[in-house]
Amino acid sequence: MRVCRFKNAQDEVRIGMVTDDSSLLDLTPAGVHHLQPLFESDDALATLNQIKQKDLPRLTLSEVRLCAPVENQEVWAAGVTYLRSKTARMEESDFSATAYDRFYVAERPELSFKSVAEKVVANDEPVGIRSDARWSVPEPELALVMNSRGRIVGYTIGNDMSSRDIEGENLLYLPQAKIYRGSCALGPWIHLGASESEAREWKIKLEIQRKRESVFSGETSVVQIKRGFDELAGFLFRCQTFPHGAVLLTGTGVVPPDSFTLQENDVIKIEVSGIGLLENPVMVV
Ligand code: DO4
Ligand code: MG
Repeated sequence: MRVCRFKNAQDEVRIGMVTDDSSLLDLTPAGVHHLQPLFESDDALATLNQIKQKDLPRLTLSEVRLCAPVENQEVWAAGVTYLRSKTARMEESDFSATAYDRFYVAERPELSFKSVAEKVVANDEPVGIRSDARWSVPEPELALVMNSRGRIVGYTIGNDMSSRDIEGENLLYLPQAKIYRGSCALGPWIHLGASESEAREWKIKLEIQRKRESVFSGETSVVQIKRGFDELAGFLFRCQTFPHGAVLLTGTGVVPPDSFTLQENDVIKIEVSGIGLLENPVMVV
């Protein structure tokens, strides 16, 4: 079951149920105005299955604009959860290599703040590369959607845009390397109802196009994530509250070669097999 936020022709934000590759049902006449109450209920899937029997307006995806699938949730990001991420970061920085090595094996994962909901970039909107960075990359990641009790209710696709030269210079520059305008994209929608074992079978593919030509493509599998989803969610909610729930990016396992940096007008395509495709053009910020 896939739910989304979208803007209709009148520019009103609505909640939709994506029923196939080309259309959605507008859930507003059934009284669904926000995602969060669905996530808080224990039977969201049953509720949605009942609702979809009603006579609801059907819209094509081409006539709506998808919004980022977050309302008030903070977005956080786990790091160094794939071996590929650990080795890439150890190579990028002598200064921080030991820290990355330790994160990977430590009991406590690396979790850091990524974005407030209102700054999250939706599908088709531009993500940013910093004008003061020389080496910018996308990070294609599975994102866990959690309710206020820390229960994982769904999954979406995340792009944890990063400036590798800035993070490589000094670990204390990580917030600047990873939190800036257009640095977090989520979408296109939220997949509800998959178990962790189902999600671990999904593939994550990244393709970067420049002038319509593919300039990088790579792939990993969710099963490569070293830590359990409940382990990551448990640490995030430890000694912390998220009254509106939270979204947690689970780390990247696809890293373009060190010679590669993003350029303005590149197009980033991230596909997660169980969810769909998140696509964003690139702009300099
Ligand atoms: O420690 C740096 C961040 C790592 C990260 O974002 C990732 O592994 O995805
Ligand atoms: Mg990341």
